[in-house]
Amino acid sequence: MILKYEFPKGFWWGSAASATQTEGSSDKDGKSQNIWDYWYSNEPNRFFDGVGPQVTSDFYNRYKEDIKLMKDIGLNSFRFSISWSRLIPNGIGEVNKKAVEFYNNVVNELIDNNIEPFINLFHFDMPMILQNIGGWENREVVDAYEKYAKICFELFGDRVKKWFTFNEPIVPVEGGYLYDFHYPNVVDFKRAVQVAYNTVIAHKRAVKEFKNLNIKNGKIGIILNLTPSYSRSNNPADLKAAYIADLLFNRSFLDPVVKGEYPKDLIELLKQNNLLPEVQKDDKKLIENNKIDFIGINYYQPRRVKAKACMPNPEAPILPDNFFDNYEMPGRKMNVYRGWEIYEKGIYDIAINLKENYDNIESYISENGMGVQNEERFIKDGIIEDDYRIDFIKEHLKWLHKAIQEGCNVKGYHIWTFIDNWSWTNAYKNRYGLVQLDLKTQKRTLKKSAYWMKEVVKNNGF
Ligand code: BGP
Repeated sequence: MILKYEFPKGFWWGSAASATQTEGSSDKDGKSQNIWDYWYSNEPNRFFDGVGPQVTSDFYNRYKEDIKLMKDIGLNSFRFSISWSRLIPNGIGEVNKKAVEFYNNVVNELIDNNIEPFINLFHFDMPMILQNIGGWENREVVDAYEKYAKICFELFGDRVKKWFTFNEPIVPVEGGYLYDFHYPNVVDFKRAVQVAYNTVIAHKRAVKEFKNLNIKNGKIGIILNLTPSYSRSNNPADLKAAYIADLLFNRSFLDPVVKGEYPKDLIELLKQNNLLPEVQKDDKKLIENNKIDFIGINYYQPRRVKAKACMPNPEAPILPDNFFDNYEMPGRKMNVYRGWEIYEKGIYDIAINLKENYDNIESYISENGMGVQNEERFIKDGIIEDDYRIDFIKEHLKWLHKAIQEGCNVKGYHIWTFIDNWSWTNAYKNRYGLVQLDLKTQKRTLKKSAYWMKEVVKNNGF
């Protein structure tokens, strides 16, 4: 078979998932509440169709079945997250034996099936007990996270070699402290900056612990949603707007984790607007050192930006949007279910940026995928014919292939996601899986995209 797009040998083909979105058993076997369990119990009406995180796709009980399906498809790697509130129900202190047993079982089952486990430590799921003392705004929580991270490395580092401190750390900042789509639903730019900054400190402390442990062949990184900021035009005002959006949403994490320093212009912007966070005296050194070994890139959609059309409302609280307007490009291609633009070349632009400006750090696509509503209407002969998803993946892979041809250090591609999962406040509105989940019966059925993916993995290309 002649392949038009062949990927490098040993390419990581896999999928990604997170604890809250797949495990279920959210109040079983000693797990305490995290912010999602709490928020749902308090305000179920904020969740699509009122569906919460109690059951989801029941990975806690069905991990063997799911791992077997992964193997059938031929996937060679899987990224999942550990639930902090399951492993250490008080946030700090005693480790829950049942949780250790569960995660050991998952790790071992993956390895027995020749699927490499990648572990992520934090995927939007702050234990409620720690949120009650201020979450990431409180340095005690940073201390607790460092201990939690160390415990995870010690428990599983003998078998797990690829580690991530956070998934998309900017999202809890945006959702929880700017735009009201995560608990604690605060709208306060200054507090948001503090949360972002303390998350970077937590990340750095975990990296430091990891390096101290000298785990054989171990690598540590972070997963960032590096949404490229495209300017409407080359007009200097538009360019400046896009530059600021990039500073706030991408470089606020990318620069400190890869380069060990914050962009000077970001510090200046925050200073001018009285938004600088509180820092401690050893932070600078901590940030300078403890750089990551590799990075995961989540990519779904671009950000398009233009200069502000009118002055911000002086009565309203200051927000990042005081510095730019979002731009809806006419004729853009859309995923109308999620309301996200589809722009495949973005994946290439991110890889080139890492190559040119970030020392070509080792990377992989840690999430990319398409959520679609009411997929049952595409069922033919018992399976969902999700050709739109196949096209989505294919077009992104073509651009990724081009980036690799041009020397970008990209090692793999993980689809979001393996099986339809619980999408935060969208619950089960949009389905992302290669595998269809019947929520009522928990029955799993491969979609057409899973069969397509199987061929791609088998041939290492298409
Ligand atoms: C990313 C998250 C995932 C996942 C995905 C799809 O931001 O890391 O957890 O949910 O986006 O987004 P959504 O579920 O909101 O449609």
